[in-house]
Amino acid sequence: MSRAIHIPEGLRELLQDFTVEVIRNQPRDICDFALQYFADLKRRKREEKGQALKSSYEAMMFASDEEDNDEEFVVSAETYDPDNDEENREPTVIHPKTDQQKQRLRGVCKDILLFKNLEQEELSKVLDAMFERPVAAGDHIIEQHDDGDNFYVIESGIFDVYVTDNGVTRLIATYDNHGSFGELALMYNTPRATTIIARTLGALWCLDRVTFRRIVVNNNAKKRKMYDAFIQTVPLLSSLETYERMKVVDVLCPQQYTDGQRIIAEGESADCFYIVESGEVRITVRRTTEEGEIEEVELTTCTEGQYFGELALVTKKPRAASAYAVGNVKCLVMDVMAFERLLGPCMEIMKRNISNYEMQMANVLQSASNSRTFSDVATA
Ligand code: 1OR
Ligand code: 1OR
Repeated sequence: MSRAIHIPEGLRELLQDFTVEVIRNQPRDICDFALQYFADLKRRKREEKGQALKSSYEAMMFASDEEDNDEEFVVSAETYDPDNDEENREPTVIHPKTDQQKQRLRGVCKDILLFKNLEQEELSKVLDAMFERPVAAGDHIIEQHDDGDNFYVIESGIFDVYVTDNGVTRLIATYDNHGSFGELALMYNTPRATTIIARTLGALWCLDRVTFRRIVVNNNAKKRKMYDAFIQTVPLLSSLETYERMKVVDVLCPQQYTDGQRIIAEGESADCFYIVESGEVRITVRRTTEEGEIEEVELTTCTEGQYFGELALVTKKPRAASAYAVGNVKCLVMDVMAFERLLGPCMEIMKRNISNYEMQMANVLQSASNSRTFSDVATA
């Protein structure tokens, strides 16, 4: 005697859609892909259901194109309440790791600016939730215009960043064995801004959208409250719109230095830009004395609200000078990708100041043989 088997409603469609995605994406690990696929599906369903509950933070980001966005933006930033965020009620995901994996993960995450000012407990949750993804040359990690699923931290490999605009695709940046990407779609609930393709074999650590939003975005809301007033006093940023300044705050990481600590070393390669939040920073350059000895000469000092470390990022050359803390110093630090993405409107001011360096250079170094020129930048 045969018994009718009940097929739950929606199962056929669910599996059909999943199968189509597997065929489209050709994942190397179907289990990993399935985990991700169903987690995303659940999130989308929840979002559809909870459109009305959309956090005011997200509303604020979408409002950024509206004419009177400035006021609305600030008010919304203050009313963002992570405890009301539906995503906050989900338990934190834990991906078990071996000791060796944990060590590697800590190593790659220690320089990630977005993680730097997380409390120890928050950082542990982030590390627990991260999972490893091996990458083959040619793998598409992110597709422009897609929804955001993960944030990625690079352990190894070269990753090219492409933007397609009006049908024309351009290579705009490359990550070379370090850094992170994929934060924007998660922070601002926007489609992916670029396409990212692995040029070589490599490895990534991924953090799912929900955990990223719960911990990193929540932390950004705190940062906005802390730095909103200060950032408005920074002369360099005065030409930015309020919402652009807020995006700058989102990517800034506070760092502290003690008296005499070197912040930048002349001649080294560069990947950060600095704004002095408090204290004083001495800028020095090495020169050879008549006796053939090397000494460090002070060029200038930077105080609250001033910036340094832009030159090497603009010229793509090694650091032109060293920077040392005088007493206790707090700086706000931004990585080179964020610098290029967000500070375009401030470039004219920076280039003007770079021309000033050049004018002062001869006086300071007092030797034609030592002279350096930055004019290729100022006119670039
Ligand atoms: P996402 O979530 O939008 C694509 O997914 C990622 O590419 C993005 O987050 C960033 O992490 C990363 N503009 C926007 N996103 C960029 C850029 C970028 N570079 C890397 N990403 N620009 C290049 C800056 C050097 C600006 C020009 C488009
Ligand atoms: P960076 O990325 O080269 C050192 O790292 C930073 O010191 C540099 O960016 C500037 O932000 C900052 N010449 C070169 N760099 C200077 C100078 C400077 N002043 C500050 N910085 N000159 C001093 C002019 C008063 C010209 C003399 C060589």
